[in-house]
Amino acid sequence: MTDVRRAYYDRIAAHGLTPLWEVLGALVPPEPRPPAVPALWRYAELREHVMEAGRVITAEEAERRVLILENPGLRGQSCITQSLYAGLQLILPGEVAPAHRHTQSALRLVLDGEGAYTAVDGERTTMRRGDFIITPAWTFHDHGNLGDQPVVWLDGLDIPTVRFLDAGFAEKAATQVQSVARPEGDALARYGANLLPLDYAPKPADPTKVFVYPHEKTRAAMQAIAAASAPDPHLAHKQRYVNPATGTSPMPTIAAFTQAIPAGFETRALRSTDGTIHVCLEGSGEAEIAGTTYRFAENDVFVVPSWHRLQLRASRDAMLFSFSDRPVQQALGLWREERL
Ligand code: GTQ
Repeated sequence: MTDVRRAYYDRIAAHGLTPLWEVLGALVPPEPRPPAVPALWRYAELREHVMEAGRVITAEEAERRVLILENPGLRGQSCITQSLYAGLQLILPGEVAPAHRHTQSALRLVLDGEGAYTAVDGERTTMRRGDFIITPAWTFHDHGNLGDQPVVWLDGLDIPTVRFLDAGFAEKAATQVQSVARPEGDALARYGANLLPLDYAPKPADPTKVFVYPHEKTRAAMQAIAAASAPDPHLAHKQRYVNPATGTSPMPTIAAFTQAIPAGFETRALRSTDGTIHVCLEGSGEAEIAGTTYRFAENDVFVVPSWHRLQLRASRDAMLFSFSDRPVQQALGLWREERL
């Protein structure tokens, strides 16, 4: 840079100005260049560290006893992609994670142990492995463990998105444990059985009233689909979770998917602008992300950043759960996908 320019930049800096031409290429890139990098977390390696958190702090003191899965390209920012947060939450027998609510939306994917519940606005749901559970924005929620095993689940939240928009609010409930207002299964019966109350008219940004998608049901559907059809070359068998009342994503900021890949099958390369977090629920295989191969097994988590090519191979029949910010990008007309 010439001395003349440097001196000029210094002078205008004092007036809160900076030249666009020095940063234009980075501000308006020809294609996405996410700071997030591909990464995989092996549950078998993490488990002991998650359990150790149970000896370091109580769930009550921590409020949420979670180890954040921090993207190596975004250290210190508590996120797995620029828009999404993921963490592993542990709750020990007899513990309670006290009731609170916030404008961030959350999903849980149950990974390890049984006997825990999550309560959303007065209704509990028992957490079973593979269950996809949501806590919509501004709903009171607490977690408890009535069983005799430690329970671990993956949390996925839109924390970075809400932080970006500076729209975060949170408050604690008056009591640590919400009183039970409705029996377990009530929301599924009212909103998740191909039936709706007559006066129910959800607005576009309303989250689903169905807050648990039991793994058993998802698994049976995916097995029926896999038995009835050849896998798609790019997706194998992939379905999206929906709000059954609207057909839109369960929460306005987060899309979630289930994917079955038959043993021996390899998907063709695909890339999309929604950086996606994957969890292996069953089986094993490999994810080739922008040329690097990551081997995954049950409960492993891997992240595919925006516009990175992904190919999946299953060595044993695999079932993957995944989530991304796709609904946000689609609402803004930004989402792109390329099937190679
Ligand atoms: O369970 O409410 O991983 O508020 C991060 C923030 C979980 C929760 C997290 C939260 C929660």
